[in-house]
Amino acid sequence: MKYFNNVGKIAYEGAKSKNPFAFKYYNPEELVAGKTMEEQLRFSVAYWHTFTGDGSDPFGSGTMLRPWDKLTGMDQAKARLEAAFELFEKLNVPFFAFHDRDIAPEGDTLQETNENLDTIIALMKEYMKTSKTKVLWNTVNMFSHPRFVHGAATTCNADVFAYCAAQVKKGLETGKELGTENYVFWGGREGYETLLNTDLTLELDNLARFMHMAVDYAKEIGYTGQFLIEPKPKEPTKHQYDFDAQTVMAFLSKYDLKDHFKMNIEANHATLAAHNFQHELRMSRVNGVLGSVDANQGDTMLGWDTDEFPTDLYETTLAMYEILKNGGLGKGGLNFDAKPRRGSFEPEDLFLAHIAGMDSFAKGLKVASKLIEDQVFEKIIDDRYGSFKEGIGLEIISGKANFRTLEAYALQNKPINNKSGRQENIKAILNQYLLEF
Ligand code: XUL
Ligand code: CO
Repeated sequence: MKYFNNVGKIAYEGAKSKNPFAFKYYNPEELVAGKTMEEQLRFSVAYWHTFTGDGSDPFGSGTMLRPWDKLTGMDQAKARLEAAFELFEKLNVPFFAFHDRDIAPEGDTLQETNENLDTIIALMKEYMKTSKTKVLWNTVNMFSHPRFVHGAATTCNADVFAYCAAQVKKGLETGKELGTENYVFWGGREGYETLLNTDLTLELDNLARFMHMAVDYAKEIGYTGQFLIEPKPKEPTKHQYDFDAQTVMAFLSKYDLKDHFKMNIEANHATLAAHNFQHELRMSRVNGVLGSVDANQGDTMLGWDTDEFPTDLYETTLAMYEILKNGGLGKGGLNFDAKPRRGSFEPEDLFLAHIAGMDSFAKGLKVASKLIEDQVFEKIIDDRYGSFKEGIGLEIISGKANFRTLEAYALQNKPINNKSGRQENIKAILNQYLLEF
């Protein structure tokens, strides 16, 4: 234990605690809706933001000088890994997530890069023998290096496509080696800048070819992690192909891939797509593809991915509502794809930020569970659609009605009566639950 000497093990102290290094709501063993909080929430630390992020922005260099930043190359990668397992243990998190290039640096050749990875993966396995923390998901970075300038699987350059295939092949082997629960595809530079130089059909067909190859290879090597696609509408490209959950579902259906993928829904990506977090979760849930969550929040005044730690209880409550209604996240979890602000540059801020996120979701879980127990929204919705339970409504949903019978009904049915949707009152009820539980 040498990287975070100012921080001890984070314990649950309850809502009255004034200790910043304690959980106020997250009590891992406490039972909520039939499972422990740890089982319900399945928290995960994002390696990239927590161990490789340095606070740099387009206007200035990094502000976050970490103890491991005194080192370079493989020495730095090893130190980061050691620091990671110290933080996991102190935070008592069950999972973490990483890209290949977060954990090991690129070498001069692909062979050398893979050797670097092998060294770190072997070390990671050693740490995992004595740690409770497992890998929620792994993925590969096919967006940072200049070779991906025109995209990865949707590039115009076949050599890049081949390189990406080699990289994902290695990613799946890594997943198998470490027993990762999921493998994530976030379409980094899979999108376009202008249609004037883009063969849209070829790019999408190639993306589907790539996904089929990944499915086939996972099967071939016996990798059993769940495949997830993480939608995002823009950034880094102007138009990302995996725009939102519905767009991705249409892509998967068209290319005969829908049996192999679920969604990894990220809050800030939802808002960039002009949806809200709950919309993307609901859309995935009702279509049976809610797989996992990147738990963060954006800033409604900014049009880019700010990846803030989630602290908005309204959002965490409605997210946990969808997750509980989904029967949990299965192999998925709540991965903090989030970074402390540039001004929160001390190593302790990594703990404080995670505590804030974990407590916010723990509180959301409790409120959501009570809302479901009392069937608050269910009763409202049941009543609102009551007209489809009898009479002409029942004929419509049971397939007995057609345009002729409906016209005949409409001609004699006057006047039409509507009832209020009571939005403001429903939000006030939600506020009561947030304040009371
Ligand atoms: C980028 C993003 C990624 C993915 C993993 O916006 O969310 O970090 O989660 O590649
Ligand atoms: Co993400």
